[in-house]
Order: sequence, then C-alpha cells, then structure tokens
Amino acid sequence: MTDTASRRTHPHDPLTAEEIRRAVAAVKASGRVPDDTLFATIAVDEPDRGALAAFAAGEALERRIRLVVLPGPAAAVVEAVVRDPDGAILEWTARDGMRPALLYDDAYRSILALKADPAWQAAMGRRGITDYDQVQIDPWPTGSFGRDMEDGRRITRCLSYYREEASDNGYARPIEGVLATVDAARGEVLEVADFGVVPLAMERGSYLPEHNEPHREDLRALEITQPDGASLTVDGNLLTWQHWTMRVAMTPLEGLVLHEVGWVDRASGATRTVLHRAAISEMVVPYGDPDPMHNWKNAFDVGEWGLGRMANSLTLGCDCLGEITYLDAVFASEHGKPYVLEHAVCIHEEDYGILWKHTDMVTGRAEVRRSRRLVVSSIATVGNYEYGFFWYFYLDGTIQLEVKLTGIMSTKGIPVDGDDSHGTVIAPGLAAPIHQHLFCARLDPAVDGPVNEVHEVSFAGEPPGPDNPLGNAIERRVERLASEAAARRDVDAASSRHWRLVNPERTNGLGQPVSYKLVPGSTPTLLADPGSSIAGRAGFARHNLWVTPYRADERRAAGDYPNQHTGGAGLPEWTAADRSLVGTEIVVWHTFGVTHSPRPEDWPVMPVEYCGFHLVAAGFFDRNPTLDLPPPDHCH
Ligand SMILES: [Cu+2]
Repeated sequence: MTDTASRRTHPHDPLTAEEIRRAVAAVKASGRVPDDTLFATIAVDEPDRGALAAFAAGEALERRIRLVVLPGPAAAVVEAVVRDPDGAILEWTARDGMRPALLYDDAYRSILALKADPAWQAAMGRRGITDYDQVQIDPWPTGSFGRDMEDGRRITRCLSYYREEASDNGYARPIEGVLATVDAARGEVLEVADFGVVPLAMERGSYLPEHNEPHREDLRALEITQPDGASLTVDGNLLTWQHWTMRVAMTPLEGLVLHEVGWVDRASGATRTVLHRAAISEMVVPYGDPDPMHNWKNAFDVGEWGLGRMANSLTLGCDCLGEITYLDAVFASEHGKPYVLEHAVCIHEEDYGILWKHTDMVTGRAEVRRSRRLVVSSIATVGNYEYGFFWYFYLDGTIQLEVKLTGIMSTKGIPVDGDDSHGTVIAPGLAAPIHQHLFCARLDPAVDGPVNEVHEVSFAGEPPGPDNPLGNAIERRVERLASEAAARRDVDAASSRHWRLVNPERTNGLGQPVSYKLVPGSTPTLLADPGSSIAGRAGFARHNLWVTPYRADERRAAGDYPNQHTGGAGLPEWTAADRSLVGTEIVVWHTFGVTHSPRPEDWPVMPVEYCGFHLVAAGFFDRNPTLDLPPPDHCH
C-alpha cells in the first residue's frame, strides 16, 4: 500500500505517509498538546455505511484521519479527527481514565527503569544473576485488579527471563518469582514482588537450526509454480479473483481488515455484496494458573497490543510460497512519523484438493473439478506468540477465516522434579500454564444488500407418531434472533447449531431468502469465574455469538480501551439495551478459539494450531455455482 495521495480514488484507500504528516502537523499546530506529545494510533477515520452509500451514488467524501493522542503520562487520551488535506480539526474528545495499547516508549521505559532499580537488582542477586544484559524483561499490560497503584497511571507488569547468550530462547529460563510493577509512562518502579527463588531451568530450549543438528536430508524439492502468473489482480488495495472482489486494509489494532467483500455475477456484471467489513475486533489470552506470579496474566492482543502494529514483514519462500502479491502498510510511529511496513499482507492462490467429483456408475464417466482458494493473510508477533490470520475465498462462494497459532508458550519455572497442577511440564524445571486464546471476529454482513437478520438453525430428532412411524424424522428448527439479548448464543455441537445471515428482502430462484451460514469451528468460551476481573473485561468471550444493530462506532468487542479497563465495556454494555435486530443493518460477532492445554510437543516452539470459522453460501445461489469450471486438462 504505497503512497496513493496523488491517485486516491476510494474511501478505503490506505493511509499515506503524507496524510500522516499533515494530520500530525495539524494536531501539533492546534496548540492543544505539548510538542512532545505521543500518538497511540493514527488511522483512516472510516466512513460509515451511509457515507459509503452516498459515495457510491456519486457524492464527494471527505478524507478524515483519526488520531489517538496522549497529552501526558496520566491515564488519559484524546481522540482527534482531522480533515485531510486542509487539517481542520473536526473532533477533539478527551477520554479521561483510558489507556491505549501498550506503547513501545512505555515498554522501553519500563525495562530501563527496572534494570536500574535496587529492589529488582537485589531479587536478581538472590538468584546469582549480576549481569543485567543477560536478562530479558517482558512488560505486559497489567490488567485491572483494584490496586491503588493502578489508578490514573499507565502500568506495566514485568516478567524477567534469563539469556545466557543473546540468541537464547528466554522463555526456556523464566526468572521465576520476580514480578515487578512499573509506572511505564513515568518510568517509576512501583513494586518488586519476590515470591521465592526457583532454580533456573537447565535446558536452553533452542529452536535455532544450528542447535538442532543433524537436519533431515530426505526432503526433496517441492516447488509451486504458476507459469502464467496468478489468476488474481490487485489495483491499489482492490483485489479481484474469480468472482470475488474486496478491498484489503491494515489498521494498527485490528490488523487485516476486509472491506466490501462481494461476488460478481458474471451474467449481469453486478456485484452481490456479502460482507461490508470483516476483522478481528478483539482477542484475549487468559491464563488459568492461580499462582500469584501468573494469575493476573490476560493479554488483549488487539486492544492492548495491536495486530497491525505487531504485524510481520513477510518473506517470499518462507512465510508465503509460490506466486505472491504483497501489500505494504503505512503506519505511524508513536512520535507521529510515518513508516512503511513492507510485505504486510500476502495474497496468493492455492490448490485445495478436489472441489467435487462423481463417477457415473452406468457409463463409468468420471467428472472432477479441482478446488482452489484465494489467500489473504498477515502474521503478528505479540511477545512470545505468533498469530497468523488467513482469510480464504473459495470458488463455490465459501469464505473461511483460519487463525494459525504458533510461537512460544508463556512459561513458568518449577522445581526440577516438580509437577504443575494448572499446567503441563514441558521440560525439566519448566511448565506452561493452561490458557485460552479467544478471538472475536466482527462481521458486518451485507448479504445481497444492507438489511440482514440472523436465524439460528438446529436439528432434533422427532418423536415417533402417525407421521413418523419409524422414528427417523429429523426436524430443522429455525429461529430468528430478534433482539440483542436473544442473540447471545453458544454453540451446541450435538444439534449442529449454526447461524444463517439472511437477507429477508431478497429471494433466490427457488423463492428462498438468500443467506450465508456461519459455521463454527473450535469454540470454547471463557472459563474464568463470572465474578473475576477478566470475565468483566472480556465479556465478549462469554458467548460464541452476539448480534448488534449496526453502529459505526461499535467496533471493538471489549471497547476501545481495554488496557487496564475495569470491565463491562463493548458487547455487554451495548447489548444491555436489548435493541431490535429486525429490519435493520446488523453486525455479527463470533467468538472462537482454543483452550490450550500445553503439550511437550509445543516446546520449544509450537507447531501451528488452527481455529476459525466458515461462511458458506446457503441459498445465496440457486445451484452449485461451480458447474462452469472447465475440467482439468491433464487428468491421467
Ligand atoms: Cu496457547
């Protein structure tokens, strides 16, 4: 996504370096903030559905930039909206008591303050550690536990790890027992707790190739070639492939965002919309160990870290194989300087086995078609973990989000012959606590038009009777979720419960309302006690499904500022009004994820674990939409 200022044509065009410079200059020139003010995030202020519809109808649209500004070291942010290019400040809203995602500046300040702190140094000394260059410090957002020191401050809690050499895997040797709390904005150590010395684990836990020889020598070359190039086109951030069209963007917090996902009907040339917008709105990683060293650990990797801010620059041949198209992303540093994250988004197509097949038993003639999919992906590194977000688009209208979880587990030092009641021993003297990864996708559906509703579908056996003498009948139960309270739902695998996104105003050729169905995959919900701090802060994770009427400013499932938030924000707060979901534009929120019971095989680096969901056309078409695929020309 290179600088498109000179050729900007669409409201979803990515932010440019020039736009960032102009918006920052406008805020600084306003005289309302000090010169050294920090910027937590700078992003396009996305137009809402109404403004986009007006734009589509030919109306001009203002370009607006939204900045989250930090006027000082206290818990307070200012939301500013600046018009581009003239720099007019359209909004200026102080949000006292709120904290942005953890700032790099705050993280560095925490580390420097801690390494200079006598109490922390004494705790290291009790463990025989005197060279502080051998200590890796991980600052974490601290959560919210009603401690006085949390009030009004931007706080980090810091974990320490030992690296004998710089290239060591720090998580192999947690410096157990030492937990420091730092006023990160002011660089003041508030507390160093020492819960007792546990000897360092002995093994280095290296996953580096030079420490894991000999290597396998029997893997032969596997090359993916498309001699005619990939069958996709990218124009700016407009991506088209087969019938699919969409705009691809990156935001600092949500990371990958898809806009205006539609299916082009080739007969009419018209685009049938499916999703107005789709993104991961929030995710949380609550840890299930009651040990005071670990019981506060809950990472909101969107609102406390930022999947865009933490996104990787992807590498051809490693992250992505084959004929790849990349998009860059332009972000702003905390000091308001633009920078380009090259290769932030990987776009390619993959063979995906067979799409359909049938052999006619009478004639013996076999017909088979290959499936392939368009892949739009990005990967974020959040501390010890990696998350890959892979959107797949298939030839038959299916959309899939697959999250790939990898990286290194958060670890805990234990006595060398010890066990761990709330985790798994993964190496001598080392355990990994049980934890969850709970993602909340925000899907802004527009199935064949803006007004959609959600129908819950489930199945039940019917009791025997005159109409069901053999007792084999299966009833399909369909219930329209008419209000927010009724739409807080959980999966039920035994009844194959799923949810249809229905356009009640459009029918297919069979007279059925057009719809897509949301098919859940791995769907745990939050296991922490309902009265716990984390249950209040991650209310979204207590249900698999939420539906709300569309509001442009209801974007993030745990609210805009989960860092140190006391709880209740986002979906629980909005849906308390129990608004109607009938005859209106809606937003669907789907919580899914993994309850991670660590395995020894997840150490020292975790083979990818997958989770996600599918959106499958269900009456969107009149028949299999892939009959026009040509047969493969090289079946043997
Ligand atoms: Cu995990």
